[in-house]
Amino acid sequence: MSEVDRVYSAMEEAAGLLGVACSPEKVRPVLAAYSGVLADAVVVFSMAAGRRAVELDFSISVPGGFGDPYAVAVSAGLTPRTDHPCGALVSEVQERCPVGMYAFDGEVSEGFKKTYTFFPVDSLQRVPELARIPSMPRAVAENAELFTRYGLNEVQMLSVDYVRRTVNLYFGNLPEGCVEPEAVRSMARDMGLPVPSEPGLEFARRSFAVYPTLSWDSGEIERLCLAVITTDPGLVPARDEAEAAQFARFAENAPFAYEGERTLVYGLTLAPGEEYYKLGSYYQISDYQRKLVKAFDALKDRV
Ligand code: GPP
Ligand code: MG
Repeated sequence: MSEVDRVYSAMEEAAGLLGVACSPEKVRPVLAAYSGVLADAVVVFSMAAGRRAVELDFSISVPGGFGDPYAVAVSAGLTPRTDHPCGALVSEVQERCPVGMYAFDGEVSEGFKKTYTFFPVDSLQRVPELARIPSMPRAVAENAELFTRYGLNEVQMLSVDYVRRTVNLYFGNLPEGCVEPEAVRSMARDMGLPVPSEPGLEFARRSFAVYPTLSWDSGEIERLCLAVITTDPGLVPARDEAEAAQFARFAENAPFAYEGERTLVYGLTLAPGEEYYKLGSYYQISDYQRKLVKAFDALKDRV
């Protein structure tokens, strides 16, 4: 079986858990364009709860030496070339900052949609430097002071969504107290987003990463996600039976190709007028995720 076939069939299996169909015409060309990296990649299948459980995303890492995955996507015809600044951003970032690895992302029914640019663990980037990159949304500079106020200082990676035209800044190495309920309440208020419910605040205390979504259209923060890494398939505070069942089915059955327990990342998302959860299940992992899970699952006993 080819690597493309292997990953595609795992994706079909994961999508089947949600009753979602994969489009081979949209997805296979994406996998084929990056086929050389699939064997050793980190691969994540992600869903969102409730009415959003009609789509499955796949995220696949690409070594830094492979180069800008957006350029690959454009030359393979996976996404149209564009004059919008979203099309120039990754190339400008990699001219100015060291890059550890990249990743690309797609939807099983629609194909390619996003790239991720990861900074090396010893060269995480800070907001003021990123804000100076010409094609970066101005919203990054406009919110720089707000991010600093809440301890969101070190950017581990940045994603560009070419369909929605948005950028996520993934903040890690969160300082002590940064995701405690009082801080999260105040952060959400200052960002103009809904304050999470009590179960949401309790969930957020175990976050290892916090990531806002910004666009080129306004200075507003579109949404904020707080992410928790774990091997515990029952961790999410689902809001009703149906949602709990949806998460459990995915968390307990998503395919994974490594020893030990399945690695999961849950996310609490705050968006105008709503709070919802999403879940990514790692199909392939690296030592980096193994270490993170070990460190953050240990927190269970403290918080
Ligand atoms: C989650 O972003 C991030 C990932 C799944 C990246 C991990 C990828 C690797 C290859 C390690 P998201 O999907 O929650 O963001 P959004 O919904 O804003 O696009
Ligand atoms: Mg996603």
